Amino acid sequence: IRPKATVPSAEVASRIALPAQDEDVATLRRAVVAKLTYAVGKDPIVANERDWFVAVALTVRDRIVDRWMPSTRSNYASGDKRVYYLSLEFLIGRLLYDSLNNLGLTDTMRAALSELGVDLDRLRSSEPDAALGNGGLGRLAACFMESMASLSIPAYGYGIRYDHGLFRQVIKDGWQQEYPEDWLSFGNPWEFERPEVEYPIGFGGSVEPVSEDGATRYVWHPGDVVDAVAYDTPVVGWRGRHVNTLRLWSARATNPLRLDAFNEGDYVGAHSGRVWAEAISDVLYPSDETPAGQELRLRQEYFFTAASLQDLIRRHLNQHKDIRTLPDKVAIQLNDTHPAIAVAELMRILVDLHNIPWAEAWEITNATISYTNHTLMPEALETWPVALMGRLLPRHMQIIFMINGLHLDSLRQSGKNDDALLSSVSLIDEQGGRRVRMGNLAFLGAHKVNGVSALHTDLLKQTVFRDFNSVYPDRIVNKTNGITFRRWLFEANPGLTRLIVDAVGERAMDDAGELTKLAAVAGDASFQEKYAANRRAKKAALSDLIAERLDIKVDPDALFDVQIKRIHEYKRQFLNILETIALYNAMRAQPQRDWVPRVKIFAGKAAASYHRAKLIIKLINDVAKVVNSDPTVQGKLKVVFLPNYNVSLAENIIPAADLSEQISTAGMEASGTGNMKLALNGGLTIGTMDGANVEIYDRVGADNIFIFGLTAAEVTKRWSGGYDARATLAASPMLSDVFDTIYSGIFSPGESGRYTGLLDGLLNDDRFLVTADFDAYYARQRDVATLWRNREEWWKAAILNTANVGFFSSDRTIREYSDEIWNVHPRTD
Ligand code: F58
Repeated sequence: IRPKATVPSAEVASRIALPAQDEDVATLRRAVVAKLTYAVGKDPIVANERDWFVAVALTVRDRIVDRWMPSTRSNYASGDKRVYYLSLEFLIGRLLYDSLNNLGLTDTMRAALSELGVDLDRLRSSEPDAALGNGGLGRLAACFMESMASLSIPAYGYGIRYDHGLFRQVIKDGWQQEYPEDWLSFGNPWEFERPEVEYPIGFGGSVEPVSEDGATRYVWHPGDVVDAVAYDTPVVGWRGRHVNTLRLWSARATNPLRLDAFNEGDYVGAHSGRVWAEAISDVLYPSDETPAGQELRLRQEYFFTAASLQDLIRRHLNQHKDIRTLPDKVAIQLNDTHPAIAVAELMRILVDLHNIPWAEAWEITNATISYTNHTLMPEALETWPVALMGRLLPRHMQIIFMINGLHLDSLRQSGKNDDALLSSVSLIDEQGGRRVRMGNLAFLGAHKVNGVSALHTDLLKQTVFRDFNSVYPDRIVNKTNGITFRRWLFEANPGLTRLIVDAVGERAMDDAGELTKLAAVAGDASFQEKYAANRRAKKAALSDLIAERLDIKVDPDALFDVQIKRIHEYKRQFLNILETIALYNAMRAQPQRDWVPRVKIFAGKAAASYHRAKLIIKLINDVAKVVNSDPTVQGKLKVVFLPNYNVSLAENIIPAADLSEQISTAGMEASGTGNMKLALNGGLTIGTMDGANVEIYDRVGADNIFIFGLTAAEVTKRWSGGYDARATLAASPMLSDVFDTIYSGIFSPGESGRYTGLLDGLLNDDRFLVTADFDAYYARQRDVATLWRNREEWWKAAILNTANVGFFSSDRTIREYSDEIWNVHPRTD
C-alpha cells in the first residue's frame, strides 16, 4: 500500500514557512560548500569540476524548490485548470544557466564561486545536455515548458526519462557514426525520483465481456505489466515567479529478478524480464526499421500516455472528486500524434473503469484533448498495423473501431455519403494491409487541432486534413511557434542583451514587444558599432571552438554562413553544398576578384538509417577537405561541419551567425524555430517562402531578408506538371559545372563513383526541387555578398531583425494556446 498524498489546508500551508529569497554572496557561498560537503561528500580541496557543478546545481535546485512548493500549493488552493503537455520529446539542453538566470542569481553565484576559486563558466560545460528529443518538436516542448512557468500557468510536462537521449554523433573520415549518449552516467542533480509515484501499465492479453444488468462491460486482462515510475524536474519561470513540474516516466519491471532461474545458475535469464520491460525507457526514438523496433516505439507511446493519464486523473479526483468535470479542470495537449493513443485510453478509463456512458465519455474526451500537428509529409504521419495494435492493446483496438464506426455512421446519416471522403476521414487505412491512422484519431478526439505556422495551417486544411476540415470547419487553428528569449537571447547572447537593455530599457526583458524600439537606433552609427563588436566577439569565440574541435582556422571577419538543423533532404543541405561548390569553382576561375570571404558552417544529425542524409554529410566533409586545403581560395572560403549538434552547440553558433540558411522546399518545413533564434540574434535569413519564414518576412520586411525560390503553390504546380530535372540542368551552365566537378571525383579520390547515386537520384526524381531552385539560390547568395560589403546597411538590417521578431517569443505562442485552445488564464501569484 502506497502512502497517500495529503493536501494541506490553506491554514496549515500558511504556517509552513519558506526561506527568504534574497541572498547575498556569502550565504550562497556557504550553501554551495555545504552541498559539496554533505550531499556530494567531497572535501573542497579534492573536489573536481563535476563535483562543484553538482554542488552548485543542488544549491540552485533548493532555491527552485522554495518557489515550487508555493506554486503547487496555490494551484491546489485556487482549483484552477491545469495544462498537461504530453510529449515524447523534451529537448532541454543544460539547465544551470537557465535556472540561475531565471532566478536572477547568476552574478551572485559567480561571485560566490570566485571566492572559492571556482569559475562558473567552466562549470557550465560539466553539465551534459539533456537531449531527450530529435529536433524542433522536442525543443519546442522545452521552450513551452519554460514559457508556461514564466507566465504562471499551472502546467505539467509529461514524457519519458530515456536512459539514453539522442545519439552522440562522431564524424570519422567524413562519415557520421552513432554512439550511445550517456547523460545520466554521473546522475542528474535537477531531478527528484518519486518511487512512490508508480503506475502499472498493461500490454497484450485479452478482453472479457461481462454482462451486468443487461449491459455489457469490457474488462481488459493485460498479458504483461510494466511499472512507470515518476521523476520530477522543477521548471522555474522567468524571475522565479512560478515553478511547474516536468514529470518523466521510467520503466521498471514488476518482477525484476526470477530467483528460481538465478538459483539454477541462469544469471542472464533471471534478468530477462527486466531487460524487456526496461527497454521501454532505454533509448529515444528506437529505429523503426524492424517490426521489433516498431513495436517498441508503440510501447513507448502507450507507456507514457497511460502513466500520464492515470496520474492526472488521480490528481483530478483527489482534488475535484468528479471525473465528469475533467474538461473544466484539465487541458491535455498532444504534441504530435505520439501520444494520440490518449484518445482511446481516456475513453477506456471513462467507459470501462468509471462506467460513463459512451456518448458522454466522448464529449469529455473531446473537450479535454487538443492536438498539434508538426508535419505534412505523408511518410512522417504515424500509422500502426491493426494486427500489431490488436495484439499489444486489444481493448484500445476495439475502442478505435467503435469510435470509427460511430463517426462514419454519423457522417453517412448527415448525408455525407461520398466514398472518397469517408475513406479519407476513416481511422483505418484499408489500403495495403490495414493500419490505424494516428493523425485521424488525434483529429477526431480533439476539440482543436493546430498547425505551427500560418502557411502550415493553411496547407493542413488543404491537404492532409482537407476532408476533416470540410466536416469540422472550426477545428483547425494556427499557433505559430515561438522560442524562449530567456535561453535564446539572454543566456546565449548576454552581450547583445546588455546592448538592448541599454538602448530600450529593462522592460525588454519582460516584454518582447519592447524590442521594436530598437528600430529607432538601427541606423545609428555608434549603436551599430557596439552591435557589430558583440557579433565579432561571438564569432571569435566560435572560431576558437572550431579550431579546438576540428583544427580548422577560420577568420572571424569573414561572413559566417550557417545551416544548423537535422540533416534531411527537404531541408536541402544538399542545395547549400552545391552552391558552395559553385562558389568554389567561381573563385578558382577568377582568384583575383574581390570575393567576400565566407565560412560555410554546417551542423546537424542524420537519422541512423537515413542513408542519403548520411551521404550528404560525407559530401559536405569531402568538400570541406578539398576547399580548406586549396591555396587558391585561402582567406576566401572555408567549409566547416561541426559534429554532434545539440542545444549547447546551438547556443554557441547562433549569436555568431551572420547568415541563416532556411532553404527548405516550400511547403515542407512546418515552421522551423532555428530561423527565429537566428533572426532574433541578428542573423539575416536566406530562405524560401516556407513555414515561419513567411511570417519572419512579414515582420522584418523584404529589404532585411533574402527570399528566393519556388513558393509552395509553385512547388505543387511543378510536381503536377511532371518536373524534369535534366532539362533544368541542361539550362544551367553553373549547375552543370557543379555536377561535372562532383562526377570528376575530386571530392572522392579513390572512389570516383561515391556521389553518382546521389546526383543521378536528383536527375531522376528531384522530389525536393533542389535543381529547380539552384540558380535563384546562387543569385540570392550574390545579393548577400553585395549587402555584406555595405557595412552600415548590413548592420541596419541585422538590428532590424532583432527589433522586429518579438512576435516569435514562445510567451506569445503560449498565450494564444491558453486563450484559444486550453481556456486557462495566467495566474498572478
Ligand atoms: C518539427 N518536427 C518540424 N519532428 O519539422 C519543424 O518545422 C517545426 O518547427 C518543429 O517540429 C516544431 O513545430 C520535428 O522536429 C521530429 O523531430 C520527429 C519526431 C519523431 C521522430 C521523427 C522526427
